[in-house]
Amino acid sequence: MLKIWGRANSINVQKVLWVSEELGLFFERVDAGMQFGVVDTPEYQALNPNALVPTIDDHGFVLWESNAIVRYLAAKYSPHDATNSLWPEDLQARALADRWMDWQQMLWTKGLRDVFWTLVRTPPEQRDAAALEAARLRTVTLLKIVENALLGQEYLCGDELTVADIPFGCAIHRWFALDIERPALPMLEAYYQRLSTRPYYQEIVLQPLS
Ligand SMILES: N[C@@H](CCC(=O)N[C@@H](CS)C(=O)NCC(=O)O)C(=O)O
Repeated sequence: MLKIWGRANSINVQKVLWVSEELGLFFERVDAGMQFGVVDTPEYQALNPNALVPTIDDHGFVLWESNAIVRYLAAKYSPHDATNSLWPEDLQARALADRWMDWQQMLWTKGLRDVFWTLVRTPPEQRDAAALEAARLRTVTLLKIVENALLGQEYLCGDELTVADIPFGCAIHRWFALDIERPALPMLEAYYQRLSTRPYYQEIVLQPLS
């Protein structure tokens, strides 16, 4: 059976849990990271030398890096027929999905992480207001790109959920749940509402921030 290590409030773990549910996989999740420890043990570090979550073991195949895991699971377990939207079979369609996943990891995550850590995990007296505002503005600038991309389509790569939406979908919940000023971005808001109607998104991602 697929085994997934990682605490359920980690955004990177949520990506793996959500895609696994969308793919209909049976899995066992082991709490790890932060208050659960585990990542400090030699046994865990033999699997993931970064001492971070998530890590998976899929019938003996061990993998870390959340976006790589999402790609691997979708490539392996999507039905590869017309019922599959998660893993585009067309090379160019898949490249576009890949692009959004890399964009999420390389560009979008940084600003969001700074805002999240400041407001959720840093005591008020230790917060850097100027850095917080700079990070918030960075998120807004990048989200205007998404707002444009969503014009006339329901998800990042068209009208169906693909792997592109998994990392960004996990992240956008945080942005909407944070106590920050947000400009009107109607396409993005509709996208978030659309994701919020999906049962596995509700179950795994739509959690109070902690
Ligand atoms: N690039 C890695 C980042 C992994 C990462 O930073 N994980 C965080 C949780 S989101 C972590 O393990 N933090 C330490 C901990 O939870 O103990 C990935 O996407 O998997």
